[in-house]
Amino acid sequence: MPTTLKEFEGVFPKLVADLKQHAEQYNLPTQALKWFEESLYYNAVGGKCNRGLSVIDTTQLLLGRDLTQDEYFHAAALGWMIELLQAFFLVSDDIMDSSKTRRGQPCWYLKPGVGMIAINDAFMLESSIFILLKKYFRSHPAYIDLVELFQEVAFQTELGQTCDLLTAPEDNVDLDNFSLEKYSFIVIYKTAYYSFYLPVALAMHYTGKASPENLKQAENILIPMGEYFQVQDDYLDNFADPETLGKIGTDIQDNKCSWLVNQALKKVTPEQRKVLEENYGQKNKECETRVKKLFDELELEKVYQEYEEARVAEIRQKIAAVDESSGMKQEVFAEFLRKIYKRSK
Ligand code: GPP
Ligand code: MG
Ligand code: MG
Ligand code: MG
Repeated sequence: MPTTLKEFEGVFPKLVADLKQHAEQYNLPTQALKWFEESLYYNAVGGKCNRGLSVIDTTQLLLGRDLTQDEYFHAAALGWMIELLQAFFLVSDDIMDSSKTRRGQPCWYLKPGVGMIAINDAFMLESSIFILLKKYFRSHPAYIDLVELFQEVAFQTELGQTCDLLTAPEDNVDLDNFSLEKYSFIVIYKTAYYSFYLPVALAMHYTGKASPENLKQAENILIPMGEYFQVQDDYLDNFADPETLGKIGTDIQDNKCSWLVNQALKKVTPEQRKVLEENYGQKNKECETRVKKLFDELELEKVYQEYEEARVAEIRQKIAAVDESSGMKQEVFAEFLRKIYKRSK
């Protein structure tokens, strides 16, 4: 049985207590201690926690049995470390993307009294990962692999974010700068590694099943799955109801090399391309509305639905071809795919 969000969230207060205790040894003044705690709850809790939950589900599937209380706690702790990594990314990404809301609330940097302190709060969220990793996994045989995995995946995500930002200059809209090749690089690095490969790879290291072959096989399925997930994110940025999504789309105004604009460029007439050139990437609501109208005219919703079916069929085929004799389980991937297929938020 997959674990529940409620059970997973039940572990977080203990980890917050650990982090506070770690900070208290330096006699951190109470105001700062409270600030840290508030940032931890505001930024790490309140999402779907698919990444964190997947560490637990994968651990259970790889061991082929229910987890002991102690194993559940350890798998959940690893899961929360991904959620902390994600919180570190989101707090920073929302500043870089000038976003307004996240998970149905104001972005952290927009809260009164926070502002650019959010940058330091993001660093603290990242440091928290390594404090918890040391506390609970210092004597695990895969400790250094776990540390290196978090560091490498953070670097990969930052590479993706670099490319995401450099293809979206604020002052220079150049549609020739976009391409599906660049798109693919951006989303694999900024999203797929930390959101899909990391949870499964952590569970593999934790359960002692992280042979190079198993890791490679996991990567071969999870990276395409992560690419599909970011295409969904780009689609929802324009087509979802912000109320349901919990965030207001920014990609058009931010001049992003998004999946939608790349699909639009494949279909536009010269006149429509002109509309795009004049209105894409402008910090202006009317321009945004014109682009949205063009996306409707080009029937990008339909293009997306076709993409989704084709991509999911491909991923399912890859899953069916997984050789289980090495200890890997098809269900690990199938469960992950189920969590995201046709998502609306
Ligand atoms: C998603 O991009 C990617 C990230 C949140 C990774 C950020 C990486 C950093 C190194 C900060 P997005 O901007 O489309 O996400 P969202 O739509 O949730 O804002
Ligand atoms: Mg971004
Ligand atoms: Mg963003
Ligand atoms: Mg997005």
